[in-house]
Amino acid sequence: MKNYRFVLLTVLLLWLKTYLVYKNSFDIKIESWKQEFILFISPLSFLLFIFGLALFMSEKRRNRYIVITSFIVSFVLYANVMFYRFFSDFITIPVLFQTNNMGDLGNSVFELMNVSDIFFFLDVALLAWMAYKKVSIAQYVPATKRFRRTYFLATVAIALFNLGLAETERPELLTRTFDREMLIKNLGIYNYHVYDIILQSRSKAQRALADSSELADIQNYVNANEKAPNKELFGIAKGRNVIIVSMESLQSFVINNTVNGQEITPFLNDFIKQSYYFDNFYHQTGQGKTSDAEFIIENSLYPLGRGAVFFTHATNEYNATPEILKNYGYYSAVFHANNKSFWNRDVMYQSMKYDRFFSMTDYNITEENSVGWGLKDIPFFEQSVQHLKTLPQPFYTKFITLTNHFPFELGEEDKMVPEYTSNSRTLNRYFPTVRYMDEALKVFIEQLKKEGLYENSIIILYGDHYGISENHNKAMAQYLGRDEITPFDHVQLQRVPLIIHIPGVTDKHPKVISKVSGQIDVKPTLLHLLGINTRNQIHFGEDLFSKDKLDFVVLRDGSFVTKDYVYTKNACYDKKTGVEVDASHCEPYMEKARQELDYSDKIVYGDLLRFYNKQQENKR
Ligand code: GP9
Ligand code: MN
Repeated sequence: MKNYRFVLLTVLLLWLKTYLVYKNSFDIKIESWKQEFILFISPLSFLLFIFGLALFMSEKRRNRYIVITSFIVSFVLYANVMFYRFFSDFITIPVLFQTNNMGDLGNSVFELMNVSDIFFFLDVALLAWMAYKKVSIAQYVPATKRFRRTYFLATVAIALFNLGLAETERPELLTRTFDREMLIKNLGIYNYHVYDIILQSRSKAQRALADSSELADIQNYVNANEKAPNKELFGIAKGRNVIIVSMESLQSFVINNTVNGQEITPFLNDFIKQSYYFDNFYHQTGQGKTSDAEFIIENSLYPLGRGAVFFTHATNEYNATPEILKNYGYYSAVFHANNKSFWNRDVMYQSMKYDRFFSMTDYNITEENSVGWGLKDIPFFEQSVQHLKTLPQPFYTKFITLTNHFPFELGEEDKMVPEYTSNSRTLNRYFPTVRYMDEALKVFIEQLKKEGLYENSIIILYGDHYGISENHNKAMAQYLGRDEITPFDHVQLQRVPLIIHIPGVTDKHPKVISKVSGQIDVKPTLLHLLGINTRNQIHFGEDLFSKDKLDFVVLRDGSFVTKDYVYTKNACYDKKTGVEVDASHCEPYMEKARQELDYSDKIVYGDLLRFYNKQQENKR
């Protein structure tokens, strides 16, 4: 045994390190000793396997292989830690290949690093030093056949034992994959990545195998759920210009709220009083963040459980709002002062049939008018309106703001409210950047009025996704005056503002609407307001104004919200009290939630809309 000590030492070091990282860098919920035990052994089978390969190597290559591989494995672990600090989530292969994004992350990455991160590579350094100095433990002894056999038998046994335990803990773990934490908790982070690679190749095969009969099933489901439009509002904005604004990282909890006694969103609070405001509206984004929100809003499909659909399925056939409106004489454009390839937008916007994408190169961006991720929102809107003026009308347009983005940087001169005081720098800095974006929206509306583009428009503002992740729960609880943020509270914090403003209509009869709803509902709602029937279209949302609109929303992680209950992390909560209740209360909706995500995924993975007959729809 002692002859193979270097391999075993490597496995031991990486194993213990991985477990320490699990406990310190990720927030993995453990409910029993058994779960803790599974978590503990989970990295082992992969590490034994990957370093076991060294036993087949010659003297020259073995130690080099061990050092390099341990570096790669450590790097994968560290990359996950960095990713987790920002997204509270683990990396998936599609996200990893978004090199454009990773490059642009620049600032944020530094913000996420700590000096103590050196710890992640200490063992690699130690192994490299041992190999270099040829200390006795690192000296080469060829492995016997017998040892190799025993070694790999043990590896397989451990892997099966792990899988078996995981199966008792979580049946169907491998087939229901939208919860990454569960996978990592049970299989270990490395096996998870292997599994993710398999999934990726499978989804490639899925398109090849899909056929049109799958779409027929989905069409039946969608037709059965179609709700009649609200008669009074159908067509109320017919022929108007459409102006949509994606409000970066804006959550509902800041609306009508204060920080140190000062209003955080004075403009929006006022604007809401002249609009339809939805205060139970949820974002449904996954790893694709802003781009997922865009995808949902304009396709009324769900984004994917892993990766950003803007990346993974950008060349699919879609039937997005810009394409539909083209048949009604609309010109479409999108405005975003970032690199055009970020989130693969340049490719995806073509599939969504946008006529024009005003990106970074269309703006005058200088040191002075930038902060954080780029052009500040006020100059962004000012310059955008100059472009907007030149478009043919009616137009359908979308504006994507940027200043209120993690890490929420802002110059002193732009801070209109003070930072908050808590242990979270992120939450503290969130308020001034939200306030800044609010000011930018005010400027935007003023400019629209000045240019005569306001009266004949319908304006829709939505929050794209959360800005404050679970990592800041403690500070968040402090801000909200609670003892803690429970899983129930966490779901409720996924509410983002939705404001529909129709000059001449909503200013006369503003309304706060508390129906449970989500981003998926925006497309059919807008089309109905424009007087376009959505019957026979494939969409999972419902018209927010329809009398029969269900109080129901499914989040991308499988959580869902109904009129009276919230279902998340396998538990059902009473909305009034926030207290966990018997699962039977949530039961009636479980199937629907699962079904919708499943159907939507089928459409995206199988590229099923290529079988959809648009001709028939457009003739109506
Ligand atoms: C990038 C911007 C922000 O162009 O939309 O993206 P996010 O990180 O929020 O998805
Ligand atoms: Mn965003």
